[in-house]
Amino acid sequence: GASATPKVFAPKFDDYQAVYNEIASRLEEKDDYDDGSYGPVLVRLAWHASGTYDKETGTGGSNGATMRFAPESDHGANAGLKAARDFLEPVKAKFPWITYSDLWILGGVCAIQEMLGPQIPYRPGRNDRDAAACTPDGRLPDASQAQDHLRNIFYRMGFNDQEIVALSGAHALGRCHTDRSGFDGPWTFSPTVLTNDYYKLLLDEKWQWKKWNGPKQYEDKKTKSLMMLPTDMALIQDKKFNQWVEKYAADNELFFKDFSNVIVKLFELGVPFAENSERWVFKTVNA
Ligand code: DDH
Repeated sequence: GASATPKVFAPKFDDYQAVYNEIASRLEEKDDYDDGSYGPVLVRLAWHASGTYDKETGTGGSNGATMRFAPESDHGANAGLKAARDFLEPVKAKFPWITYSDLWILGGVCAIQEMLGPQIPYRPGRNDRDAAACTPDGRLPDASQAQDHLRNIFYRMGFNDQEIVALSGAHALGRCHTDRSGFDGPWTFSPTVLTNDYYKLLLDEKWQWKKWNGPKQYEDKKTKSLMMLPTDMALIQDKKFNQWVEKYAADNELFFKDFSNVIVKLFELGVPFAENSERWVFKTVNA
């Protein structure tokens, strides 16, 4: 006999905006974490989910959300990201139709926009994969190294020098934790608001090695309350990188435009989107 066509739920813009709104309201509500926001660690989760991409083999990237599983969850670079994954778990429970892979990236998009960053166009289409798709350790950058390492890591994903510098501006957000990376402190005085301050501070402050028992990092001479990683300092030590640091320090609008473009590229690496899939811009809570 003829049976009715089963109704398959095909989520649209409004459905994803509802997920966005849920993440945004949790961000507002849970303001007793770190510097007052889960925003930075959500951005870092989205970046570490994406930054495993290898353009030669097409492996890694945000399609899969394989950081749910060991061994990837235990990779040193991912220490502390359980906080971000746990933060999003009730959102997944409320909207079970969204894949973890799409949710983690939407978390990053929402966090950037709610922390007063630029609009980040988004499209869904990522599928969750199992532990067999976990990437090998060592694909994410090692903060103790310098420009050659940065180029090796980011060229592997398909980025150029300008894009490396634009992406690094994310360090305006958040902080290092001694119980995660071993490093300590924030890069800027406003770690829950996205600005071009990271570049300004790199150029304007005097940076010196911090005297302590932890891993080698820099501190600002004036207040000793800010930090830079060796990889951050490589951006002003390398002439080609430094040209872009100067441009972004001088022009927040240019930084926002380039940051948005490059983070969209990062978040979409290796994702098999449907043909003609369109990107959406979600409304911020205060819009
Ligand atoms: Fe980063 N990052 N990151 N980072 N990152 C750390 C924190 C945050 C490196 C190392 C570290 C990007 C690039 C690099 C964010 C976003 C992005 C920490 C501290 C280390 C170490 C972790 C901890 O102790 O909790 C290195 C090395 C690089 C590089 O070589 C370029 C990029 C490209 C992004 C991005 O989002 C596009 C954010 C946000 C944080 C703050 C997390 C938090 O919990 O706060």
